[in-house]
Amino acid sequence: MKMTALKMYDPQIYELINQEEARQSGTLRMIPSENYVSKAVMEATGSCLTNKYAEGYPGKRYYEGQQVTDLIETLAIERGKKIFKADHCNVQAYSGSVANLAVYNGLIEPGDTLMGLSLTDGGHLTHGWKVSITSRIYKSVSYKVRPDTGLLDFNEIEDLAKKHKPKLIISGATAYPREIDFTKFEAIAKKVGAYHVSDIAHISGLVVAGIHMSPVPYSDVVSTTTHKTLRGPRGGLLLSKQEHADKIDKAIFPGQQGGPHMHTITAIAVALAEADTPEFMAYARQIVKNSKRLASKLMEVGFNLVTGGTDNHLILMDLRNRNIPGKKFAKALDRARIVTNYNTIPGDTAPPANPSGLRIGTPAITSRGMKEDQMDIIAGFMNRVAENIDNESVIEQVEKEALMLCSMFPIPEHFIIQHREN
Ligand code: DSN
Repeated sequence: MKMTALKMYDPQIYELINQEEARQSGTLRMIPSENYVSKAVMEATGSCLTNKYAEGYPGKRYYEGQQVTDLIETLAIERGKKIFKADHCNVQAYSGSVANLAVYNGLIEPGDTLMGLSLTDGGHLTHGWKVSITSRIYKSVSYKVRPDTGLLDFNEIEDLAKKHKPKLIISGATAYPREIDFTKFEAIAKKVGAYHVSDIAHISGLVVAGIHMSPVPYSDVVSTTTHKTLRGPRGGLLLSKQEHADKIDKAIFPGQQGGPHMHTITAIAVALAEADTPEFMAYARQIVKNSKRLASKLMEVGFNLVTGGTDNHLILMDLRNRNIPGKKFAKALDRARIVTNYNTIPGDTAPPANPSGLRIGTPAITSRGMKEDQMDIIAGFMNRVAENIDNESVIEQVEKEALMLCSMFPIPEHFIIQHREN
């Protein structure tokens, strides 16, 4: 990136940014929640909108000078409503965590019970996990996936819901490699009189592209981050039925936040327009093709995968048959320029700080243009690292080959061929 002022005024930070850019370019980034944004999104993020306070909502602000911010936020809202086919969209949440908390604040009362997927089985901290503030404000009940199949067990979820009578059931995950049937969550929530909230942070890009079932018709509120498969800046988005619009908006502002980050909202608007294109649909389809191909190659070379494969952008590897702790494997892969994260697997007896699994995903490498052939190569890299986990010379050789592969797929600046009206 051209950053002449930064180079002049803070050469140390300038240098560190350049180093990070080189790292992102020279590694196979396979953390499933990461991606590369377009230059257009990056430019909007770094624009003068960072200078503007805009407490309130378009047309109802508490500061003057909103001639432009109102237009931008309205565009972001309309674009969000359009691509997710939602009644209402709020684009102000600073992140997914804040968005989730606002949904709870908007819909239920402190002390009420909420039910979400256990963190160790692929849920998120904010789904009521014990170290999260969400479990201190609300009574939290966690459901799990079946330890034998790794799949959601709707009979168990229904039994738990009937027993604990939660006011809110949250569906969605951060480490679940299969399609989630939101209709089943809706049916259970209806039976016990709970709100159904879906957190689609990981899969929102796939939902927009119609590759994953959309929860929008089956949920009271849908929450997502904007920077994972959706490929926007780091932020949060809330989609809801019209009847909840006012509660959700008030929970975000003034309930939890002050001034919205207008530079982020501007970049979200850009990303949502990018997501409304045939190129984005093709990218989303390729994410899943890549993920499925990578999963099948990994199994072919002897890795066990939780649920035996994937339907989405994510693969959860169970490393117990290879006798390699997750952290050791993640660190060895990092030395080989393959960036992943160690993760618990269902029923894991190892501690979360050194669990038995590894979580990988294909969004970022797909954004670079990699396809099925490259997935075969990457599966081979991962197997060689696993087979030679204590042999640094083999890891160094893989590192060289991974760098070569990266050099053939430079970070793209643009994903969309032409600007479209929307
Ligand atoms: N849980 C993070 C992830 O999936 O990487 C996001 O909060």
